[in-house]
Amino acid sequence: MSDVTAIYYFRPRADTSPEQAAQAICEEETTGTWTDISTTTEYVRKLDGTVESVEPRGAGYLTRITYPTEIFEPGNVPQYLSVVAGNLFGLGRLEAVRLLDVEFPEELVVFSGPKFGIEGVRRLVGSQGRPHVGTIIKPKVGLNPTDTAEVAYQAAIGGVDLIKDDETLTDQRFCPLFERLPAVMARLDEAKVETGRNVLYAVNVTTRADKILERAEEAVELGANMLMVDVISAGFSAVQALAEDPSINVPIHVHRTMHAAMTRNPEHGIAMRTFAKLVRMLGGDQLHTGSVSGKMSHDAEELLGDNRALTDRCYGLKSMFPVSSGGLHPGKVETELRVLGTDLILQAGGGIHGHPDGTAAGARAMRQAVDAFMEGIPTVEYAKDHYELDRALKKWGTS
Ligand code: CAP
Ligand code: MG
Repeated sequence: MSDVTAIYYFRPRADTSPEQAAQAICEEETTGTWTDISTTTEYVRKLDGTVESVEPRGAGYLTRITYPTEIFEPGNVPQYLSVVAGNLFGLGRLEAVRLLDVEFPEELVVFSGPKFGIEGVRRLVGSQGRPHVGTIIKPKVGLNPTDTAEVAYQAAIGGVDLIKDDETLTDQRFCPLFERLPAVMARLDEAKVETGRNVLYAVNVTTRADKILERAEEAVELGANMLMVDVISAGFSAVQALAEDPSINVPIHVHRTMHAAMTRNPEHGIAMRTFAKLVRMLGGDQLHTGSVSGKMSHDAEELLGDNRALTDRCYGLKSMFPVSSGGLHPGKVETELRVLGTDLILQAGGGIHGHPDGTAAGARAMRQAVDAFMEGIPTVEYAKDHYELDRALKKWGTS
């Protein structure tokens, strides 16, 4: 069986050599502890990890460590994480350490992956090769179900392909989930009669582990055509549970709120790459990976690699839709698509609901910016005879 390979960046403490530091990571995550022990066996020796390489990288070092597949429980992602991203972050002999990437052998990719993936979501929306436009209901919280449904309707007739709850909206008293969902779906049916287009609504079913399946199944029974889950706060297993439930036959939109607590520091933590690979294995259909021009901090090179991790060949798993979001507006569409390509969901909350003429106009402006890119026309040119886009550029510019 081939091993699991993990790649770490690290900076050792002054009194520790890079080789000793890498060995400390390797031992901590396999069979070792801080001292030799009398209880080990011949078999345990076989489960030792191996430091394959240590090389300088910037102010620190890069190490490739292989872990025997035998120490992993196939199908148990929380356990996978406890090995490749476990105690090592607290080791005193390291000033800083960051998990950059992990490669799992086929023996451990015992998951069905996305049920829909890019092609399946495109079939539902009826799009061919163009980026999807999504919006987030704004304000994040505080709207009641009727007002939420009105905002959704406006965005749908304006041309979005996807509407989602915000990451903090679940089943609060001011907007009970099981009132909000049918209200939104009824207005989307209305919009479908008018436009002929099928718009997806990602209802946020994030909740406690022992209730999330029940909540998701009830949402599907009530007509949900997409579900959303906050993977970091709810746990990776929540995505697995939703994806593996045969009665949940709708795509899963995965939000990563809280990720930046682990992914943002270039010296310490866990790069998004690992999370992207796990969410794809576990069955998410679309995942926030970041934008190159929005409000959230980002590293374009890392982001491109993360998006490739969602679409590159991987043991027959379907590809996932990367979501570019956070501070986007029509004036940023061209940059996002030029850098990230068109197998992408462009999502805007403020960039649609903040349009001077309202939500429907904001949605139209986003679609016009996408059309401009697909026709190879610079956004500012296209705006000259597209009113909503022109209004958006006048408010927000192109940067
Ligand atoms: C964007 C958003 C998303 C972020 C998440 C927000 O709203 O709804 O949660 O995109 O970040 O609450 O900020 P705006 P990321 O369009 O109004 O900015 O996609 O990086 O995970
Ligand atoms: Mg949000």
